[in-house]
Amino acid sequence: MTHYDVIVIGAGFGGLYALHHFRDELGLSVRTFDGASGVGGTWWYNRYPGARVDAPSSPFYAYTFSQELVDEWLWTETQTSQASVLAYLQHVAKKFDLEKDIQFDTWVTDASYDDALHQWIIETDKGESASAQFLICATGALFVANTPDYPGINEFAGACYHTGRWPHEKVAFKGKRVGVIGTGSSGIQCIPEIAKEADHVTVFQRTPQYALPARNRPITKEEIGESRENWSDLRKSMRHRGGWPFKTIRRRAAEYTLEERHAVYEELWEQGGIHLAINSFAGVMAKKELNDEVSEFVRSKIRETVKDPETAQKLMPDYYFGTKRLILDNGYFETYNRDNVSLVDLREDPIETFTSSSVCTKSSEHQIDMLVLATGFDAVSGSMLQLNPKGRNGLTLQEKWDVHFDNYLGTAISGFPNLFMIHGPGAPGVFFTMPLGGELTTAFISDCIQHVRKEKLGSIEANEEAEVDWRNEINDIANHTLYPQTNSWYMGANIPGKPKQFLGHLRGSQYFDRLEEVVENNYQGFTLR
Ligand code: N01
Repeated sequence: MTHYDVIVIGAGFGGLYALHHFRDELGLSVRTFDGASGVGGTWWYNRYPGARVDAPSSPFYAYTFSQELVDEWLWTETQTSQASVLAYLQHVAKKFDLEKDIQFDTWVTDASYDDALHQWIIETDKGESASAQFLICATGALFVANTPDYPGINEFAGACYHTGRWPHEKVAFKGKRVGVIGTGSSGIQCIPEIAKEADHVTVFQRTPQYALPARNRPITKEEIGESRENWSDLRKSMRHRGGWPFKTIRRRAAEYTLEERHAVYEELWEQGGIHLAINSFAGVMAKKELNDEVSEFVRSKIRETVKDPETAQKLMPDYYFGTKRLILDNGYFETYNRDNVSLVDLREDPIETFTSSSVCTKSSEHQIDMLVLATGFDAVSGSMLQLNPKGRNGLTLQEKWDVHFDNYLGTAISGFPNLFMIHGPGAPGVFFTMPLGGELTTAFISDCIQHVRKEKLGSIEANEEAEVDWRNEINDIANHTLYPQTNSWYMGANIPGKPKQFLGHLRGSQYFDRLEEVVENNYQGFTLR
């Protein structure tokens, strides 16, 4: 059995940086395992038509640590496509010679902690074992596909694809009647693209969504030049402004008349992206009345766009604006003006069963040749529970996380010494720019590892009390907002039976301050052995 200093699971944004940092900057021996056949993680799997970063992206949805990398990579659009992000990650892997230490097409089937040796031992589906003092789980916040278990769904005989497991070959929609279940980011991104080609698209919608215009456009040479020149300052701004370098405008709603507020909404709508959410008025995500006003504004835009009033009515979101992941769309609502697109509201006409060639709802039978499941993921905790590591005394993570996804700082788990998660439950994850979030989390893990090695210790482990305080802290932050009032994947509410718990830290910059404080305070909340 080969022994390494560090084993990393996952070769997406988080795992690739971890490999580079621990190997090239700390000089440790590192082995990375990934079940895919290449680098990319999320961007390897989510290849559905229209897949793009669902946040203001270029050039900031990228690694920040290397000026050289910033200077040599040319982003072409403001909202980066999946193919561009994947090409970028392939470039990074080549530039830093990462692939030689990654074992692809290999699933880690078991990870167990040996308390006496202070080591993790992993086994793979290739029948190999390896050990390491530290185990880094970069297993992906949106990895485990959620597949609905409607009665009879397996009877459907046509092709069926989940957006999060899209095939590498081009899927041809021409001449096909396509059914799409799900209208989250993935559904809203792929529906307009499929509709351009297919004979007919039937969208099966459970919850209507708020989506804001992405206003994707080519990125200019001047914008790229400016960002390269000021990269070091931009990087600092990103760290201190919630992941993005932009200064948010915090207007006070009470100082504006209703008419003036509407003018602000209009202006931000025209700007597109998430401006309406972050730059309108302070408290949009916490004050019901203000949120209602913005919600109604977006509904009015949907009404203006969708010509058929009955379809428009079905598309009206009725939860608090922004409390499910905000979606950036490229012509989603306009798609319903096409003759080849129809919408089924599952709340009034639920799916009852499937036949080999149709979806049967309560009132009708919808003939389809192909089914697209844009039904999301068992988010944040799902990939860790699938790995199900065994900690001290054989405690499994599934046992530990039966009721709460308890951990400390979104990265360490009591009972699981020397194991660290990147983007675990309670970390900022999607509420921060994920590539930078991964870098900053790795910096914290790096401090922990260096401390253990310098002091010739065996292990570092989160304390149970620290975990309980941490859970309360995450909940307190979330409870000051409207997020917990909506059934979303942020709350674990999209997976039947999943414990309800807010899964992210809403104040990313404060979170990373906190990680630094924990190090300064001699690893407060951890036990060192
Ligand atoms: O998944 P989702 P997603 N019957 O969970 C519906 C990120 N992302 O893949 O809302 C019928 O958001 C479900 O309905 P409801 C991004 O963070 C990133 O779209 O639960 N419908 C919903 O409409 C995003 O938030 C990018 O009532 C069912 C949809 O399926 C996250 O990934 C691009 C159902 C699922 O929406 C997940 O997005 C895309 C059922 N049984 C996504 N089960 C990039 O930046 C679920 N639904 C790359």
